[in-house]
Amino acid sequence: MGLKVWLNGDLVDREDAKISVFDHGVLYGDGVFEGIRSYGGKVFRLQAHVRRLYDSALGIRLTIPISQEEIAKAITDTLQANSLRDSYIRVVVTRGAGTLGLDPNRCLEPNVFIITDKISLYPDELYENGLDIITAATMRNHPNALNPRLKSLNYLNNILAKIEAIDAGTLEAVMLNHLGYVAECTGDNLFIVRDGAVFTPPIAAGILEGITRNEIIGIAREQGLEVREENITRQDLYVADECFLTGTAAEVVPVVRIDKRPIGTGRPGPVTKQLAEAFRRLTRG
Ligand code: PXG
Repeated sequence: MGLKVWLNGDLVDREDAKISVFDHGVLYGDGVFEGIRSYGGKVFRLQAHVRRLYDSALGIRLTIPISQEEIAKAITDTLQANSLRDSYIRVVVTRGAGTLGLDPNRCLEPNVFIITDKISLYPDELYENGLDIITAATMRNHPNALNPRLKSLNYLNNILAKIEAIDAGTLEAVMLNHLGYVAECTGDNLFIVRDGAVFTPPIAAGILEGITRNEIIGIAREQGLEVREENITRQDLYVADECFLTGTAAEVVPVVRIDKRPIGTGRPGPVTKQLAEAFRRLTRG
């Protein structure tokens, strides 16, 4: 049996999961999405992801045609229909099919779809040895433009930084904000550790309020670590003892080099390992 995709209320075969080329999601990136994981058949922080999806929609003045409860049920139904236990879930809401031209009022009905798939994990080697990253020249969107808190279908800002990372022979790039402070990576939030305390940029730095980020802040505080949401400069990165990234896909991944400079000892640090281990226990039970 092939993969089933949830599309506007129906579970359809992947070949039949189609939307119009006139959809403003395609024409303008006009829409919002979520990337979610399930562990052992249970969706991780489903409510938080659904809430963020609705907040993103509110931010672009898009009314999702079904309730938060209905979409949460649709997500679990789709997982069950595909007998997936450890999976990656993509929920997308587009403005819908309209006319050529920006006016979203000319779109009749949003398209809502849910894709569930096997999760393709990063190689174990990355978690053991850590990641090399760069700082990108492309800066993060200004919060008064398309606010990075909004998980919109327009990811070009991040894609441009991702291309810089790939060109530099690395997998990720840190993006700075309009003030020159560290914002986040292209699909992950960033943390540093210095003298045992944990630092991460505040939401006001122009970042996505990552669900993994919030989990890690909570875990670190439970473990008695000091956590500060403060502006971080590039210099702060270079003199950090440890650095790591958090995200639904990456979970907690150590960073050992930034702009070719070794961070701390150049090996994943003890606080990073401790937090990654705690996150693993939380998700794997
Ligand atoms: N910043 C950005 C810009 C993101 O896109 C995060 C931080 C981490 O947030 P969470 O809530 O996941 O801890 C993200 C998340 C994908 C994919 O398919 C992208 C994300 C999550 C899952 C899948 O590229 N981005």
